[in-house]
Amino acid sequence: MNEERPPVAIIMGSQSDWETMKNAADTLDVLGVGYEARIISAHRTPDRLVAFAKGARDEGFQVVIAGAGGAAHLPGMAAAMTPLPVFGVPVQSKALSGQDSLLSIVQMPAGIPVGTLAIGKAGAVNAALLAAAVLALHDEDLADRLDEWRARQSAAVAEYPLDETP
Ligand code: RP5
Repeated sequence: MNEERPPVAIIMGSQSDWETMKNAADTLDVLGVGYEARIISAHRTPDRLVAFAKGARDEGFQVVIAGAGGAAHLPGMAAAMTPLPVFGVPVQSKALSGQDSLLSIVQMPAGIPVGTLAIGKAGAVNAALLAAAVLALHDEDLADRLDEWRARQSAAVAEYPLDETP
């Protein structure tokens, strides 16, 4: 185990996924959770995927967030080759608005789980929050930061609606 390695790996199938997956990175930044972001395409760079997924635990990663769009096999293939928890983020595709991504990721046959989030930004943010929650099980400071994050979110919700500004 490499103690220097950040706990979270954010992997994505393409540079074009970064716009979505950056929301996971930004959320981890706010929570003070370290991560490494990499482009790993299951079909364009299969060798890179195998090397990453088979070595992820030994490299020191603890959680994997995997985002992909279209025929989104990256999260499932990564999960097949690592015992680490894998959270899948369906990236919104052009052709089918991410429904293809969602169904590709969520319909894992029993035996190899991928924790599947919502399509797009919401899924990326929630994947980061779930990753932080997993890490917080053994990190009281992080658990406190997660509590504070939720408290800030609650405080930001007005109790009464305002009329829309023209
Ligand atoms: C998938 O194909 C990627 O995850 C991406 O969401 C989608 C489109 O990729 P690009 O054609 O933009 O590289 O592999």
